[in-house]
Amino acid sequence: LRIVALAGGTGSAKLLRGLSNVDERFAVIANVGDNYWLQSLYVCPDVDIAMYTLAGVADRSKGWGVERDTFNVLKQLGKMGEETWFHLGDKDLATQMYRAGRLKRGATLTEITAELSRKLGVRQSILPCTDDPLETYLLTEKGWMHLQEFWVREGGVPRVKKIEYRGCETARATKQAIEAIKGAERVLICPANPLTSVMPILSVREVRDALEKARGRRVAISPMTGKDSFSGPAAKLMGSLGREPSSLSVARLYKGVIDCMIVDEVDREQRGDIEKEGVSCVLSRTFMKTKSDAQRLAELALEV
Ligand code: FO1
Repeated sequence: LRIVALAGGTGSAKLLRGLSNVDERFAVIANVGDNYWLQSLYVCPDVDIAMYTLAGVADRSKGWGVERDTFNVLKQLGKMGEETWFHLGDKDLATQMYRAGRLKRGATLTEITAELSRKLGVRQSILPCTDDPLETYLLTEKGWMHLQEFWVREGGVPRVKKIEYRGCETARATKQAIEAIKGAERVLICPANPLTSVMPILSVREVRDALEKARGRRVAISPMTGKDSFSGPAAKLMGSLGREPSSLSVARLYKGVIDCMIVDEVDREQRGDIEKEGVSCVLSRTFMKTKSDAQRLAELALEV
């Protein structure tokens, strides 16, 4: 099967690891809405977690960054009175310095990601959904802030009133992302925060259009179990933005770009309503604790 997987952060990385045990060759279309300028560096968390995961060097306990990293540069910055709420590790910093240098010399994010992936020994293509600026901002009770400021600096605490994918009106999809979708026999939407990981990708008109017309079967894995998500602020954000946090709400958000959704068994009573949305629904255990959980879920996503 030619496979393309739309991916966000931690939950997606678990599925990607499982998928790489089932089939080595696939393309990842990564969210860029989390990308954040910090100390002249352009940190791309969702691109990087896919890359570190597929290179086998991700810090799996944190769900971001490089395993066994140290934080000497960050500590030194702290001594110099700089803000240190965003914990960039020393090894991770090397990635960010490489990326910033190449961006400055005119390379695209797609080119840089391919270079970094090759250097790290990643066999899959990791494709940012766009090379243009696209960042997720939230209007909170404390004003507008970038997603990283909300989630990391503010601990996800402020009440959220609105979400914006800044740049989405003008962002063009990359040729590579569109070709991957067109050529795919199976499109997966990894379990990820629908509002901050998947919708920014779908906010790029050309990506959405390509997914709507895709010939491959399109399967999403719901990140929800009951009224909660298995990682990150998905449930909280959906709730504050007036959507009941549930797999049904996720199906409604993805309607038009998916044929099928894998939903946790605990949500079996939502199956009928999900199918009424025109999305076929398969029940399974979706919690990925072990490597074999992730592999089994990836296999299921390729079969259904
Ligand atoms: N998440 C945190 O909760 N705290 C951090 O200090 C932090 C640092 C960090 C550094 C590099 C990176 O690529 C990701 C990092 N993340 C951190 C994760 C990130 O904020 C989000 O979880 C992802 O953007 C969600 O997809």
